[in-house]
Amino acid sequence: MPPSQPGDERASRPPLLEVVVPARNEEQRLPGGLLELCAKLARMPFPTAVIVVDNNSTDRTAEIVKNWPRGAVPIRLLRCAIPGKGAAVRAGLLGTTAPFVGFCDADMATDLDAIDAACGLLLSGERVVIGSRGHAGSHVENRHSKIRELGAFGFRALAGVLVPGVSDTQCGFKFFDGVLARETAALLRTPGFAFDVELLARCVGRGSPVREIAVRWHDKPGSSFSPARHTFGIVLELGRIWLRLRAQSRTPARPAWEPPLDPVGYP
Ligand SMILES: Nc1nc2c(ncn2[C@@H]2O[C@H](COP(=O)(O)OP(=O)(O)OP(=O)(O)O)[C@@H](O)[C@H]2O)c(=O)[nH]1
Ligand SMILES: [Mg+2]
Repeated sequence: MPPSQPGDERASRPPLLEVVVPARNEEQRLPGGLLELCAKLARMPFPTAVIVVDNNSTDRTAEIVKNWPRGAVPIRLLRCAIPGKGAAVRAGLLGTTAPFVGFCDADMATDLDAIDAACGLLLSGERVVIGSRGHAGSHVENRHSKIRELGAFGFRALAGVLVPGVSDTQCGFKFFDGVLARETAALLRTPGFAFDVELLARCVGRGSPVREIAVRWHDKPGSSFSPARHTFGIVLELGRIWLRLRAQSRTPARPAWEPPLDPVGYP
């Protein structure tokens, strides 16, 4: 039997916090991102774990996760057959079991020190805590183009109709009460980048307001988001979210169980 490793005892305990990282073709950014995330989570005063959700990456993304050395923070790989960040985060959240869960991007553009604030708020009873680049206390280092800035402005205006009062629905740093996240993820239908809006709107609809917190956010090179390729799809997704939520709000009874969007993932 191999000698037990440092962190084995902690890693064998059920996690109190699980963090989902959607990743597609992230062989460049994922190793650094996971190192940072695991270092941060290992310093938390309770057991934690990571779930990386891959969508048919054609590079070494899955291999990197599979070969990740054992440590204080276990990392699990899930595969999601449906492409898109939304589908991947949904699969990851549905794969969690912890009382507190969250997700962040492979590039770790949001400084992970915000996890302390997020967990503190969750422990004090908040159920949805999200990083917000619109928070007065946030420090944002942005290298986005003028076109992207314009698109983001338009997106915020449309998203504001669906989740009034939330200044930044798109920061890739969101933490939840685990039960709420799993129940809400089961209802999610948006596979692409606009999924955050549906996720937050559904949380609010279930009586859980969104608490925005200040973050330090540094744009990282290597983004897969392209305004030219993704803008049309995102606007379409927002329209579909609006229609879906409106249809549901007109249904008098509690919404019936909706079938899963896709096979959640396979090991
Ligand atoms: N599994 C999976 N992950 C995805 C997919 N699309 C994006 N992601 C992940 O979503 C996260 C955020 O993607 P980015 O490419 O950084 O895009 P962004 O953060 O929305 O945009 P930027 O602000 O330009 O970085 C990263 O971890 C990506 O790997 C996808 O289709 N499948
Ligand atoms: Mg990014």
